[in-house]
Amino acid sequence: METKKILYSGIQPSGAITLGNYIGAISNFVKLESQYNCLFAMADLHALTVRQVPADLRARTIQLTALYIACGLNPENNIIYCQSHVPQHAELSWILSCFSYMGELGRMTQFKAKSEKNSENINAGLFTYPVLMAADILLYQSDLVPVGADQKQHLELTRDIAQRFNGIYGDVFTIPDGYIPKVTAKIMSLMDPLKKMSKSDDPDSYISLLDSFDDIRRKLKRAVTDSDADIRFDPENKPGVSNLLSIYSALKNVSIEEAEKDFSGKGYGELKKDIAEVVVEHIRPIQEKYNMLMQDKAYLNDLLKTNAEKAQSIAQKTLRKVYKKVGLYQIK
Ligand code: ATP
Ligand code: LTN
Repeated sequence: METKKILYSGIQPSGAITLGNYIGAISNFVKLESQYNCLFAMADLHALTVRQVPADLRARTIQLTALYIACGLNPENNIIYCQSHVPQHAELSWILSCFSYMGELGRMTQFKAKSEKNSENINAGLFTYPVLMAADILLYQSDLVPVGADQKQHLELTRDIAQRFNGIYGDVFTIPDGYIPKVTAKIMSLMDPLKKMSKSDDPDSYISLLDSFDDIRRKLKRAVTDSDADIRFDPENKPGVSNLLSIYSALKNVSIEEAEKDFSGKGYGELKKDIAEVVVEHIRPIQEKYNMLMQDKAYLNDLLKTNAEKAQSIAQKTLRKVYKKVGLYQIK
Protein backbone atom coordinates (compact mmCIF):
# COMPACT_ATOMS: atom_id res chain seq x y z
CA MET A 1 0.00 0.00 0.00
CA GLU A 2 2.04 2.96 -1.20
CA THR A 3 1.56 6.43 -2.74
CA LYS A 4 -2.24 6.51 -2.89
CA LYS A 5 -4.16 7.80 0.11
CA ILE A 6 -6.12 5.41 2.30
CA LEU A 7 -9.87 5.00 2.19
CA TYR A 8 -11.71 3.06 4.88
CA SER A 9 -15.33 2.11 5.46
CA GLY A 10 -17.44 -0.62 6.98
CA ILE A 11 -20.94 -2.02 7.03
CA GLN A 12 -22.46 -4.14 9.77
CA PRO A 13 -23.68 -7.59 8.73
CA SER A 14 -26.67 -6.99 11.00
CA GLY A 15 -29.38 -7.53 8.39
CA ALA A 16 -30.17 -7.53 4.70
CA ILE A 17 -28.08 -4.92 2.90
CA THR A 18 -30.51 -2.20 1.85
CA LEU A 19 -30.85 0.24 -0.98
CA GLY A 20 -29.95 2.87 1.66
CA ASN A 21 -26.63 1.15 2.35
CA TYR A 22 -26.04 0.89 -1.37
CA ILE A 23 -26.84 4.48 -2.33
CA GLY A 24 -25.47 6.08 0.84
CA ALA A 25 -22.32 4.02 1.11
CA ILE A 26 -21.42 1.19 -1.32
CA SER A 27 -22.01 3.12 -4.55
CA ASN A 28 -19.54 5.74 -3.33
CA PHE A 29 -17.01 3.06 -2.45
CA VAL A 30 -17.23 1.92 -6.04
CA LYS A 31 -16.87 5.48 -7.31
CA LEU A 32 -13.77 6.15 -5.22
CA GLU A 33 -11.97 2.81 -5.14
CA SER A 34 -9.57 3.40 -8.02
CA GLN A 35 -8.19 6.62 -6.52
CA TYR A 36 -7.33 5.16 -3.10
CA ASN A 37 -5.89 2.18 -1.35
CA CYS A 38 -9.09 0.88 0.19
CA LEU A 39 -10.18 -1.28 3.08
CA PHE A 40 -13.80 -2.34 3.39
CA ALA A 41 -14.88 -4.16 6.52
CA MET A 42 -17.73 -6.40 7.51
CA ALA A 43 -18.18 -4.78 10.92
CA ASP A 44 -19.30 -7.92 12.74
CA LEU A 45 -18.09 -6.76 16.16
CA HIS A 46 -20.30 -3.70 15.82
CA ALA A 47 -23.23 -5.93 14.92
CA LEU A 48 -22.98 -7.61 18.35
CA THR A 49 -24.23 -4.43 20.02
CA VAL A 50 -27.69 -5.69 19.08
CA ARG A 51 -28.63 -9.30 19.81
CA GLN A 52 -27.92 -11.49 16.74
CA VAL A 53 -28.82 -15.07 15.84
CA PRO A 54 -25.29 -16.56 15.61
CA ALA A 55 -25.92 -18.61 12.46
CA ASP A 56 -27.50 -15.62 10.74
CA LEU A 57 -24.63 -13.30 11.63
CA ARG A 58 -22.15 -15.81 10.24
CA ALA A 59 -24.14 -16.25 7.03
CA ARG A 60 -24.63 -12.51 6.56
CA THR A 61 -20.91 -11.88 6.93
CA ILE A 62 -20.06 -14.03 3.92
CA GLN A 63 -23.08 -12.64 2.03
CA LEU A 64 -21.81 -9.11 2.60
CA THR A 65 -18.38 -10.14 1.34
CA ALA A 66 -19.98 -11.38 -1.88
CA LEU A 67 -22.21 -8.31 -2.11
CA TYR A 68 -19.30 -5.89 -1.87
CA ILE A 69 -17.76 -7.62 -4.88
CA ALA A 70 -21.07 -8.00 -6.72
CA CYS A 71 -21.68 -4.26 -6.35
CA GLY A 72 -18.44 -3.60 -8.21
CA LEU A 73 -15.59 -3.53 -5.69
CA ASN A 74 -12.46 -5.15 -7.03
CA PRO A 75 -11.50 -8.02 -4.69
CA GLU A 76 -7.86 -7.96 -5.80
CA ASN A 77 -7.09 -4.28 -5.36
CA ASN A 78 -9.09 -3.64 -2.18
CA ILE A 79 -8.82 -5.28 1.21
CA ILE A 80 -12.32 -6.61 1.86
CA TYR A 81 -12.08 -8.21 5.28
CA CYS A 82 -13.88 -9.14 8.45
CA GLN A 83 -13.38 -6.90 11.48
CA SER A 84 -13.24 -9.75 14.02
CA HIS A 85 -10.39 -11.37 12.08
CA VAL A 86 -8.13 -8.49 13.08
CA PRO A 87 -7.73 -8.50 16.87
CA GLN A 88 -6.05 -5.09 16.77
CA HIS A 89 -9.48 -3.43 16.43
CA ALA A 90 -10.57 -4.54 19.89
CA GLU A 91 -7.13 -3.76 21.32
CA LEU A 92 -6.97 -0.20 20.01
CA SER A 93 -10.60 0.30 20.98
CA TRP A 94 -9.69 -0.28 24.63
CA ILE A 95 -6.90 2.26 24.52
CA LEU A 96 -9.09 4.83 22.78
CA SER A 97 -11.89 4.28 25.29
CA CYS A 98 -9.48 5.69 27.86
CA PHE A 99 -9.34 8.84 25.74
CA SER A 100 -13.10 9.17 25.20
CA TYR A 101 -15.47 10.92 27.56
CA MET A 102 -18.76 9.61 28.89
CA GLY A 103 -20.33 12.98 28.06
CA GLU A 104 -19.38 12.94 24.39
CA LEU A 105 -20.44 9.31 23.94
CA GLY A 106 -23.75 10.04 25.65
CA ARG A 107 -24.45 12.79 23.12
CA MET A 108 -24.35 10.42 20.12
CA THR A 109 -27.76 10.38 18.49
CA GLN A 110 -27.34 6.79 17.29
CA PHE A 111 -26.78 5.69 20.89
CA LYS A 112 -29.91 7.49 21.97
CA ALA A 113 -31.96 6.08 19.09
CA LYS A 114 -30.71 2.51 19.53
CA SER A 115 -31.22 2.66 23.30
CA GLU A 116 -34.83 3.58 22.71
CA LYS A 117 -35.28 0.84 20.15
CA ASN A 118 -33.54 -1.82 22.29
CA SER A 119 -34.64 -0.65 25.71
CA GLU A 120 -34.32 -4.18 27.11
CA ASN A 121 -30.65 -4.38 26.08
CA ILE A 122 -28.85 -1.08 26.51
CA ASN A 123 -25.43 -2.68 26.79
CA ALA A 124 -22.06 -1.01 27.26
CA GLY A 125 -21.09 -1.94 23.68
CA LEU A 126 -23.90 0.20 22.35
CA PHE A 127 -22.41 3.09 24.31
CA THR A 128 -18.80 2.52 23.22
CA TYR A 129 -19.78 1.68 19.61
CA PRO A 130 -18.22 4.91 18.23
CA VAL A 131 -14.92 4.19 19.99
CA LEU A 132 -14.62 0.88 18.16
CA MET A 133 -15.47 2.71 14.95
CA ALA A 134 -12.72 5.23 15.68
CA ALA A 135 -10.31 2.34 16.23
CA ASP A 136 -11.33 0.82 12.86
CA ILE A 137 -10.56 4.04 11.05
CA LEU A 138 -7.43 5.13 12.93
CA LEU A 139 -5.70 1.73 12.86
CA TYR A 140 -5.16 2.09 9.11
CA GLN A 141 -4.17 5.78 9.16
CA SER A 142 -7.19 6.41 6.93
CA ASP A 143 -7.48 9.65 5.00
CA LEU A 144 -11.05 9.33 3.74
CA VAL A 145 -14.14 7.64 5.16
CA PRO A 146 -17.19 7.47 2.89
CA VAL A 147 -20.39 7.00 4.92
CA GLY A 148 -24.05 7.97 4.94
CA ALA A 149 -25.21 11.10 6.77
CA ASP A 150 -26.19 9.15 9.89
CA GLN A 151 -22.52 8.45 10.61
CA LYS A 152 -21.33 12.06 10.47
CA GLN A 153 -21.38 12.48 14.24
CA HIS A 154 -19.32 9.30 14.73
CA LEU A 155 -16.76 10.59 12.28
CA GLU A 156 -16.47 13.90 14.05
CA LEU A 157 -15.91 12.04 17.30
CA THR A 158 -13.22 9.95 15.61
CA ARG A 159 -11.44 13.14 14.59
CA ASP A 160 -11.78 14.56 18.12
CA ILE A 161 -10.33 11.42 19.71
CA ALA A 162 -7.45 11.33 17.20
CA GLN A 163 -6.66 15.01 17.73
CA ARG A 164 -6.79 14.59 21.50
CA PHE A 165 -4.41 11.63 21.34
CA ASN A 166 -2.05 13.38 18.92
CA GLY A 167 -2.12 16.45 21.15
CA ILE A 168 -0.67 14.40 24.00
CA TYR A 169 1.65 11.98 22.18
CA GLY A 170 2.60 13.66 18.90
CA ASP A 171 1.50 12.74 15.39
CA VAL A 172 0.36 9.15 15.84
CA PHE A 173 -2.90 9.16 13.88
CA THR A 174 -3.87 10.59 10.51
CA ILE A 175 -6.93 12.80 10.97
CA PRO A 176 -9.54 11.35 8.59
CA ASP A 177 -11.99 13.30 6.45
CA GLY A 178 -15.54 12.14 5.88
CA TYR A 179 -17.05 11.76 2.44
CA ILE A 180 -20.77 12.27 2.73
CA PRO A 181 -22.75 12.88 -0.46
CA LYS A 182 -25.16 15.82 -0.25
CA VAL A 183 -28.48 14.74 -1.71
CA THR A 184 -28.54 10.98 -1.31
CA ALA A 185 -26.76 10.64 2.02
CA LYS A 186 -29.96 9.54 3.69
CA ILE A 187 -32.46 7.28 2.00
CA MET A 188 -35.65 7.16 4.01
CA SER A 189 -37.92 4.31 5.11
CA LEU A 190 -40.62 3.39 2.58
CA MET A 191 -43.16 3.06 5.38
CA ASP A 192 -42.20 6.19 7.32
CA PRO A 193 -40.26 8.65 5.14
CA LEU A 194 -39.33 10.70 8.21
CA LYS A 195 -37.11 7.83 9.41
CA LYS A 196 -33.96 6.55 7.75
CA MET A 197 -34.20 3.30 5.81
CA SER A 198 -32.60 0.76 8.14
CA LYS A 199 -31.81 -2.93 7.76
CA SER A 200 -32.94 -3.65 11.30
CA ASP A 201 -36.52 -2.39 10.69
CA ASP A 202 -39.63 -4.01 9.20
CA PRO A 203 -38.69 -5.62 5.83
CA ASP A 204 -41.48 -3.64 4.12
CA SER A 205 -39.71 -0.41 5.09
CA TYR A 206 -36.61 -1.21 3.06
CA ILE A 207 -35.53 -2.70 -0.23
CA SER A 208 -32.86 -5.33 0.17
CA LEU A 209 -30.33 -5.78 -2.61
CA LEU A 210 -31.34 -9.45 -2.46
CA ASP A 211 -35.13 -8.95 -2.60
CA SER A 212 -37.04 -10.69 -5.37
CA PHE A 213 -38.08 -8.34 -8.16
CA ASP A 214 -41.74 -8.89 -7.27
CA ASP A 215 -41.05 -7.84 -3.70
CA ILE A 216 -39.28 -4.71 -4.91
CA ARG A 217 -42.26 -3.76 -7.09
CA ARG A 218 -44.72 -4.50 -4.27
CA LYS A 219 -42.79 -2.53 -1.66
CA LEU A 220 -42.41 0.51 -3.90
CA LYS A 221 -46.07 0.37 -4.89
CA ARG A 222 -47.00 0.59 -1.22
CA ALA A 223 -44.42 3.24 -0.33
CA VAL A 224 -45.94 6.04 1.71
CA THR A 225 -46.36 9.29 -0.26
CA ASP A 226 -48.91 12.03 0.44
CA SER A 227 -52.35 13.17 -0.61
CA ASP A 228 -51.66 15.89 -3.15
CA ALA A 229 -50.53 14.65 -6.53
CA ASP A 230 -47.61 16.94 -7.23
CA ILE A 231 -44.26 15.34 -8.05
CA ARG A 232 -41.58 17.67 -6.77
CA PHE A 233 -38.56 17.49 -4.49
CA ASP A 234 -39.52 19.02 -1.14
CA PRO A 235 -38.21 16.84 1.71
CA GLU A 236 -39.89 18.91 4.38
CA ASN A 237 -43.42 18.86 3.00
CA LYS A 238 -43.24 15.84 0.70
CA PRO A 239 -40.77 13.44 2.32
CA GLY A 240 -42.11 10.28 0.64
CA VAL A 241 -42.10 11.63 -2.91
CA SER A 242 -38.74 13.33 -2.35
CA ASN A 243 -37.27 10.06 -1.15
CA LEU A 244 -38.45 8.29 -4.31
CA LEU A 245 -36.97 11.06 -6.44
CA SER A 246 -33.66 10.74 -4.55
CA ILE A 247 -33.55 7.01 -5.24
CA TYR A 248 -34.28 7.63 -8.92
CA SER A 249 -31.68 10.37 -9.24
CA ALA A 250 -29.00 8.31 -7.49
CA LEU A 251 -29.54 5.16 -9.55
CA LYS A 252 -29.99 6.96 -12.88
CA ASN A 253 -27.12 9.30 -12.07
CA VAL A 254 -29.18 12.38 -12.93
CA SER A 255 -29.76 15.56 -10.94
CA ILE A 256 -32.87 16.01 -8.81
CA GLU A 257 -34.08 18.68 -11.28
CA GLU A 258 -33.79 16.21 -14.12
CA ALA A 259 -35.62 13.60 -12.06
CA GLU A 260 -38.45 16.07 -11.45
CA LYS A 261 -38.59 16.84 -15.16
CA ASP A 262 -38.75 13.14 -16.07
CA PHE A 263 -41.94 12.87 -14.02
CA SER A 264 -43.60 16.16 -14.80
CA GLY A 265 -47.27 15.63 -15.56
CA LYS A 266 -47.20 12.05 -14.28
CA GLY A 267 -49.06 10.58 -11.29
CA TYR A 268 -47.78 8.74 -8.21
CA GLY A 269 -48.75 5.36 -9.65
CA GLU A 270 -46.52 5.90 -12.64
CA LEU A 271 -43.73 7.37 -10.49
CA LYS A 272 -43.63 4.28 -8.31
CA LYS A 273 -43.84 1.90 -11.25
CA ASP A 274 -41.05 3.62 -13.16
CA ILE A 275 -38.81 3.78 -10.12
CA ALA A 276 -39.43 0.11 -9.37
CA GLU A 277 -38.15 -0.75 -12.85
CA VAL A 278 -35.09 1.46 -12.41
CA VAL A 279 -34.33 -0.29 -9.11
CA VAL A 280 -34.90 -3.77 -10.57
CA GLU A 281 -32.66 -3.10 -13.58
CA HIS A 282 -29.95 -1.72 -11.31
CA ILE A 283 -30.08 -4.63 -8.93
CA ARG A 284 -30.38 -7.38 -11.56
CA PRO A 285 -26.67 -7.59 -12.50
CA ILE A 286 -25.69 -7.27 -8.84
CA GLN A 287 -27.83 -10.30 -7.97
CA GLU A 288 -26.47 -12.28 -10.90
CA LYS A 289 -22.90 -11.68 -9.82
CA TYR A 290 -23.78 -12.30 -6.19
CA ASN A 291 -25.38 -15.66 -6.99
CA MET A 292 -22.30 -16.69 -8.92
CA LEU A 293 -19.93 -15.70 -6.14
CA MET A 294 -21.97 -17.50 -3.49
CA GLN A 295 -21.48 -20.73 -5.39
CA ASP A 296 -17.78 -20.56 -4.65
CA LYS A 297 -17.54 -20.26 -0.89
CA ALA A 298 -13.97 -21.57 -0.93
CA TYR A 299 -12.93 -18.55 -2.99
CA LEU A 300 -14.63 -16.15 -0.57
CA ASN A 301 -13.11 -17.92 2.40
CA ASP A 302 -9.60 -17.78 0.92
CA LEU A 303 -10.05 -14.10 0.18
CA LEU A 304 -11.01 -13.43 3.80
CA LYS A 305 -7.96 -15.33 5.00
CA THR A 306 -5.52 -13.45 2.79
CA ASN A 307 -7.13 -10.12 3.58
CA ALA A 308 -7.18 -10.74 7.34
CA GLU A 309 -3.41 -11.16 7.15
CA LYS A 310 -2.95 -8.03 5.04
CA ALA A 311 -5.12 -5.96 7.38
CA GLN A 312 -3.42 -7.32 10.49
CA SER A 313 0.00 -6.39 9.25
CA ILE A 314 -1.03 -2.76 8.63
CA ALA A 315 -3.01 -2.53 11.86
CA GLN A 316 -0.19 -3.95 13.97
CA LYS A 317 2.15 -1.13 12.94
CA THR A 318 -0.21 1.50 14.32
CA LEU A 319 -1.01 -0.53 17.42
CA ARG A 320 2.66 -1.05 18.25
CA LYS A 321 3.26 2.67 18.00
CA VAL A 322 0.28 3.44 20.24
CA TYR A 323 1.33 0.89 22.89
CA LYS A 324 4.76 2.41 22.96
CA LYS A 325 3.51 5.99 23.17
CA VAL A 326 1.16 5.34 26.08
CA GLY A 327 3.89 3.54 28.02
CA LEU A 328 3.03 -0.15 27.81
CA TYR A 329 6.17 -2.20 28.45
CA GLN A 330 7.49 -3.83 25.26
CA ILE A 331 9.31 -7.18 25.50
CA LYS A 332 12.78 -6.83 23.98
P1 ATP B 1 -28.70 -0.85 11.36
O1 ATP B 1 -30.09 -0.60 10.93
O2 ATP B 1 -28.41 -2.26 11.76
O3 ATP B 1 -28.17 0.17 12.33
P2 ATP B 1 -27.88 0.37 8.92
O4 ATP B 1 -28.82 -0.05 7.85
O5 ATP B 1 -28.01 1.75 9.46
O6 ATP B 1 -27.84 -0.69 10.08
P3 ATP B 1 -24.99 0.31 8.84
O7 ATP B 1 -24.26 -0.95 8.74
O8 ATP B 1 -25.06 0.92 10.18
O9 ATP B 1 -26.46 0.13 8.28
O10 ATP B 1 -24.44 1.34 7.77
C1 ATP B 1 -23.58 1.05 6.72
C2 ATP B 1 -23.41 2.27 5.85
O11 ATP B 1 -24.62 2.55 5.16
C3 ATP B 1 -23.05 3.54 6.61
O12 ATP B 1 -22.15 4.29 5.85
C4 ATP B 1 -24.35 4.25 6.72
O13 ATP B 1 -24.20 5.64 6.86
C5 ATP B 1 -24.99 3.90 5.39
N1 ATP B 1 -26.45 3.94 5.49
C6 ATP B 1 -27.23 3.17 6.27
N2 ATP B 1 -28.52 3.46 6.09
C7 ATP B 1 -28.56 4.45 5.16
C8 ATP B 1 -29.62 5.19 4.55
N3 ATP B 1 -30.88 4.96 4.85
N4 ATP B 1 -29.30 6.13 3.63
C9 ATP B 1 -28.01 6.38 3.32
N5 ATP B 1 -26.98 5.72 3.85
C10 ATP B 1 -27.24 4.77 4.77
N1 LTN C 1 -20.81 2.33 12.27
C1 LTN C 1 -20.91 2.21 10.84
C2 LTN C 1 -20.29 0.96 10.32
C3 LTN C 1 -18.84 1.06 10.55
C4 LTN C 1 -17.95 1.96 9.89
C5 LTN C 1 -16.67 1.71 10.47
C6 LTN C 1 -18.10 2.93 8.91
C7 LTN C 1 -18.12 0.36 11.44
N2 LTN C 1 -16.83 0.73 11.40
C8 LTN C 1 -15.57 2.45 10.08
C9 LTN C 1 -16.96 3.66 8.52
C10 LTN C 1 -15.73 3.42 9.10
C11 LTN C 1 -22.31 2.30 10.46
O1 LTN C 1 -22.54 2.59 9.36
N3 LTN C 1 -23.24 2.10 11.32
